[in-house]
Amino acid sequence: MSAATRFTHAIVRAPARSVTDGLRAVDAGSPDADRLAADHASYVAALREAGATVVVLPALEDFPDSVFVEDAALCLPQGAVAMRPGAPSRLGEAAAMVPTLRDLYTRVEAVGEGHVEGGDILVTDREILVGLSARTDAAGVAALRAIVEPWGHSVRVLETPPEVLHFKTDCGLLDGETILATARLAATGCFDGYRLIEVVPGEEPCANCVRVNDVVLFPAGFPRTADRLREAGYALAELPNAQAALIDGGMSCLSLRFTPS
Ligand code: CIR
Repeated sequence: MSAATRFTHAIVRAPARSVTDGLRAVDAGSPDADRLAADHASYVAALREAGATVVVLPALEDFPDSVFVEDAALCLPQGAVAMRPGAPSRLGEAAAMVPTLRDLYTRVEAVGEGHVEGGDILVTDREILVGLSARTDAAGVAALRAIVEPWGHSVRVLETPPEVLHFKTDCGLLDGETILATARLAATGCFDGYRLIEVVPGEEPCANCVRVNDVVLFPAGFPRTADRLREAGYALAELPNAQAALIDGGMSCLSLRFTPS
């Protein structure tokens, strides 16, 4: 199995009650905190079912979006990197993650300038793709590159389409060489050389899925793309995500997946 989809551990953070104040591009109503907590419990159960030991961190009421731990750090086999979120209300989430990273890794670094959010980073078996976005800038990517290239990773910088929050809002890794992506992201050519499966038009929010060992964690409610993936041989765990989706959160955002070295 691909190293980029094989994990022994995951970190999640319990959703805060303040998640109702989470950032969103379009206001279609606030999530219901109780229902989001129930969805989160299903997600954690699915991670465990997939074989991960899950570290569940306590809620941080001062950070409404802190349930989306993926944006606060990047976990690689060689070490962990605290991000520098571009959303001002989320900057403190990275510092809050550092003690946990230090418990789990001997090598912990931090992006010290510019901005990078983990949602803009897709790690494949051959490279680290980073999408520039409203949250991730060139200075942040340069700082990230200076940390991870000495660890043996190559970094490729891409443009996230302007209307898309994070690079991974529109894609997810299905195995080391295969990517699920929306047509609008695939059309940029950024996945040339990879095997590509396109999201069925009209089901764009399901692009953000995440492969964990033998299963793809996939948002419920996108049956045509789900069928397409099953026909391609992938096993799916379909999970409720309607509450997190109200504040632009998806499957990958809710965890950091890793295998400690
Ligand atoms: C935000 O706007 O930052 C959150 N409401 C959603 C973050 C989603 N994270 C991700 O895609 N990695």
